[in-house]
Amino acid sequence: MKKNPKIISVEVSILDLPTIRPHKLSMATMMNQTMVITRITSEDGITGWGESTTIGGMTYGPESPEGMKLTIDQYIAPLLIGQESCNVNALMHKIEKNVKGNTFAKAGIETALLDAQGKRLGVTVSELLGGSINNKLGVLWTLASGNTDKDIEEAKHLISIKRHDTFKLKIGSNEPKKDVAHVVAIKKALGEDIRITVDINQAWDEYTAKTWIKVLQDNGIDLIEQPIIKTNFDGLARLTEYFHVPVMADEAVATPEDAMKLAKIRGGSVFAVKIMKTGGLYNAKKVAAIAEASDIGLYGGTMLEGTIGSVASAHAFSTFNNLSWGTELFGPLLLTDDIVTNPMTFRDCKLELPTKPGLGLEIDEDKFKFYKRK
Ligand code: MUC
Ligand code: MG
Repeated sequence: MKKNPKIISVEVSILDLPTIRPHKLSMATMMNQTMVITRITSEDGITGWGESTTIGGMTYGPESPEGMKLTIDQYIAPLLIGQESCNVNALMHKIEKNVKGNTFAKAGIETALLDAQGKRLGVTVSELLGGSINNKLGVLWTLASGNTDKDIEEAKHLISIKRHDTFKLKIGSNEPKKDVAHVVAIKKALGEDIRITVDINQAWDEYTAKTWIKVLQDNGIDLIEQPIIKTNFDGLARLTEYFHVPVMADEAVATPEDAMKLAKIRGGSVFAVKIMKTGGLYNAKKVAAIAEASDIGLYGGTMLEGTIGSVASAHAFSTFNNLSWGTELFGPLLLTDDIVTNPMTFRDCKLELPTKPGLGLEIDEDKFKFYKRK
């Protein structure tokens, strides 16, 4: 084996896959998911795969799929071609110095570099990150059909086949009164043993949040995710202090720097970590370290990535000491098809970490071509 093989190509493709049903969030209704997939090949013939995925075009995050492809093609790939592929820290440092922001694009690149390096060394990505603490991660499901009865039916089915025992409800697109009645009806129908969380995706102002979180808390809802605008750090701290029900920061806590600022004022009693927000797996571990050092709970979040991004996230989250709120890495289950030949295993309300080198995935080249945007 050549000691330090150089990177010879960085190929970026945009893929569109349909969702199994409309997925209704406060800012968009998804009928399909668009994934930006990067394939990095080195002169030793080893290929690493990475995914950069957002939700709802540009309604959720600041990067669009088309913009991510352009950023990688135009600005990141030239920094990588001809470089020695094994030192992921040095490569990401170089990218960081030359390309500001664009954490989603960077997450896909770091994933591909780690996948390749894991394959090269014959170890999994979680082993590259120091080793997993949990090989099975709790995984919830998001009920977001937009209809209360349909959501209840969907949840009851998933409970009966032991796929999930925790559900997240996406609210914020209707009047709070209507949204909260929807949540309470689902909580009542599913019973006390089923954990229900709500994600408002920043849709309420602080006063509205104070009024309606009280009702959610009184009705036994387990967790309130990002009720107010992400920039209102102090408001998040006030709500965290005021309520007994845990308040989770999602959009507010993107980078390690955000985590540090929020931890100082206790803006959230739980942090949702996502490799897209942090710009990769190593930074996700930094956010987790800040949370752990501050006695803030951890939750493994998703941007509804397909299997590549979800498995990359799972490898990172598996290394956290205390993933007290589990994960929401169900993205691939929301899609009608997959571009890998060995999809993730979901069993007994948990997902199982792949054990093969790198991410542990085999790409189905035919499906890849089929879903690739022409
Ligand atoms: C979000 O804001 O958490 C996660 C699950 C889901 O349904 O949407 C995402 C985004
Ligand atoms: Mg969220």
